[in-house]
Amino acid sequence: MNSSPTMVNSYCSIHSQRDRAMSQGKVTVLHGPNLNLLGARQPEIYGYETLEDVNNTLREIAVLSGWEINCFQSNHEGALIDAIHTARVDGTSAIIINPAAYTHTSVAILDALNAFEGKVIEVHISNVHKRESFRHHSYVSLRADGVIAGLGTYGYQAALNSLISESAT
Ligand code: CA2
Repeated sequence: MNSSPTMVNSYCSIHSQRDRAMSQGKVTVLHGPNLNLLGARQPEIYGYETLEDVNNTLREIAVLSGWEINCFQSNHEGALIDAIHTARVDGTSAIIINPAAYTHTSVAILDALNAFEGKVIEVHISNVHKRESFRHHSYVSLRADGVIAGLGTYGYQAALNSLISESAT
């Protein structure tokens, strides 16, 4: 096959335009500090799945429903805030966020989420309410439209599925 570079480029661009036109929604999934260790430590609390496993499952669900998805993990508060600011202006319709320990400390993440106009679902793998009292308060819950805790990594899927079914009604 002798496709010229021009042909290849225009083929790709037709596809990306079509994909954009078909996109049902766009979700950003944010994982806070230490969640890169998922599957490697404390499986009795956080399970055996790695973060890559979690993200791959979410990508499969999103693709099957025609949703665009971006997954991002950072150990740095400012990087998570920058990702929320990006989501504010790039057509993202919803954020699924597990702020990890920043849940309980970060007014700055709350402020960034307050500037985002789409849906926000807060996810915790463990049931934070069964744990130490400092985990019982969440700044992010003051903004979240939904909060899921204690369902393990399935909580992320539940969050995405709820966004997808809500947008279809
Ligand atoms: O239950 C959750 O998802 C948490 O957001 C997890 C945070 C914790 O500070 C919150 O209170 C509840 C901790 C994330 C640390 O993740 C690790 C995963 C595997 C091994 C070590 C840490």
